[in-house]
Amino acid sequence: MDLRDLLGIKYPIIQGGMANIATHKLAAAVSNAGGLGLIGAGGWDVDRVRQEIRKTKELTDKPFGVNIMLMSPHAKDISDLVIEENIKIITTGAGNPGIYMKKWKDAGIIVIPVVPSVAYARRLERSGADALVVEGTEAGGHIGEISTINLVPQVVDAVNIPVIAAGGIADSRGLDAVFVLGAKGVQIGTVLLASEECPVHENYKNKILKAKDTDTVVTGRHTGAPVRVLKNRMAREYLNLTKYGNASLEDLEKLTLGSLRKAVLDGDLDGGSFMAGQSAGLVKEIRTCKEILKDIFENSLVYKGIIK
Ligand code: TUI
Repeated sequence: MDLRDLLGIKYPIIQGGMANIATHKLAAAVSNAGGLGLIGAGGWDVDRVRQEIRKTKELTDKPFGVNIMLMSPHAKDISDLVIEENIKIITTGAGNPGIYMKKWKDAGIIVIPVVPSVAYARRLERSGADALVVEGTEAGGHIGEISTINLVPQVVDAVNIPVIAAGGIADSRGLDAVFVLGAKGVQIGTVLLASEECPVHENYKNKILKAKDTDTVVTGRHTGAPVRVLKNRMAREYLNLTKYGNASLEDLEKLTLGSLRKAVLDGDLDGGSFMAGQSAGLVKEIRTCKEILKDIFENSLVYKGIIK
């Protein structure tokens, strides 16, 4: 089935569930632009996520979803909230959603886990996933190890459900590339950070616009929670902390999510954690979500019928 029909959207483009960033404003803007907007539950508690869901319902009559970040201490409560709030589509990240799958499927929810490897993809197809977001290491935030160009076709060969590619896609060339690899849709995040409607501090947007190909770095690679961010003082300090191996995983996670808030809300260029993917180097201007989505799909060879 075409991903657009499965999700009830105009373009086969879904938004990354960026923690602290993907609020009702961004989710509604992406859904109104013809993609699938998602509220990124991140580390928020149930009340905050409920508010975001209700505000999104006021701003759009198009389909939207919720991304559940499974490392969050609130993940279990949010797994019930989405059922109560009649959410139709869920994506998950940063963990295995297996324990929630039956409950969500019984409630008729379309479940799309984000996976970083073939093994996870196989396991979650068996657990009843409707589609998968297959995220390469080029992505921003918490990442796996395999590049998009290698991971996508390996997962496409391993499963029978639609694959949505993520990591490194910011324009129509990226969409065409992953469609050739067998993907049926794309997830975008970094390019949306520089959208007019994205509620991050303007320093965050400017840092994306200024970024070159070599400006991201991965923190936490050796602690089990690798996170891709734009280079700054915070990233250097984090790398120094982990070099000597005496910081606890919990401290480091607190440091990343806490400093992500500093980047998003205060635009703290030194102390903030500016999560972004390698595609930041492709992002050159602030545009509306409508302009971004229209550009990605309507300039693609897929849309023109040259690639099926
Ligand atoms: O989840 C993401 N990207 C994220 S989550 C996030 S918030 C955060 N910040 C700091 C540390 C940790 C989280 C920022 N960006 N993308 C999807 C994704 N999922 N990437 C990798 C994974 C993943 C990782 C491990 C999926 C499953 C998994 O399984 C681990 C296990 O053993 O269950």
